[in-house]
Amino acid sequence: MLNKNIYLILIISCVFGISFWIGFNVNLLPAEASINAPIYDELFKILFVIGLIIFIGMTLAVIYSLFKFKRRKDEIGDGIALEGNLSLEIIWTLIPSIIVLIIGIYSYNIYDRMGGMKELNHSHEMMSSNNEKIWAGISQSSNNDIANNNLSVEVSAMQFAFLFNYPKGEFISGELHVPVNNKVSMRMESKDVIHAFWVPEFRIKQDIIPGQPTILNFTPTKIGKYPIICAELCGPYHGGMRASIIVEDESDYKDWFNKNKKTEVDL
Ligand SMILES: [Cu+2]
Repeated sequence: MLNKNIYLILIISCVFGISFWIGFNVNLLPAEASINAPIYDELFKILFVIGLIIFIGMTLAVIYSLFKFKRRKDEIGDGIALEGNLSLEIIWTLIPSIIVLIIGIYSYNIYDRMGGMKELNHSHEMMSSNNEKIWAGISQSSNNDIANNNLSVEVSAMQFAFLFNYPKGEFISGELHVPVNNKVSMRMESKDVIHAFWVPEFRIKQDIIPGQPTILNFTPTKIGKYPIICAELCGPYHGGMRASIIVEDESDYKDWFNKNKKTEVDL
């Protein structure tokens, strides 16, 4: 009996060990290119580990049961009739409840750290319009955060394209250019149906709703070109509704901005 328990503890430890190792060493996600990405990935890794523990544990239990409880040669009758097992039922209700509760609280914490729980601020120069109702996305800025040097972009989504208006330069671009390590504030509006702005490398996604502007802020941390994907089924060519975000260093961004701007303004 003692031996059996030791084996069981050993196997459970192995399952946990393997799951944690895979969860923290096998990366299934794209590059981390914004300050939100590492925070989001923390949660993903924990969920991945929990999933692996259940998957590996169940697979082992099924394989073990196949051999241990298979029909013996001389067995012809039915199995023993089992009816109810209170302690088992308590355990398999309690453990998942605790796991779900922990995931819920942890998710809330992650969303809060990404800025999702901050109060919506209406006094932003770009986002202030008297009776307009605006919904905030994640990383909602406070008043102080949105200084004048903050990069503001107005995003228009329509079937089936994104357009990026740079109010300070008075031009519209089909590509979103942003300087690395700078906070970008976007005010997003849809011309027709619901779209969604999604950059997998930034781990951000925000709906764009007709008649209901949404705000999304992010800080890119890695130079490169990343896809912007519409993540809301918005019509027959939804799958082709893509754009690019180009994260470049400050001077490259300024060159690009100055090449495109219509009016003489200082950055
Ligand atoms: Cu769309």
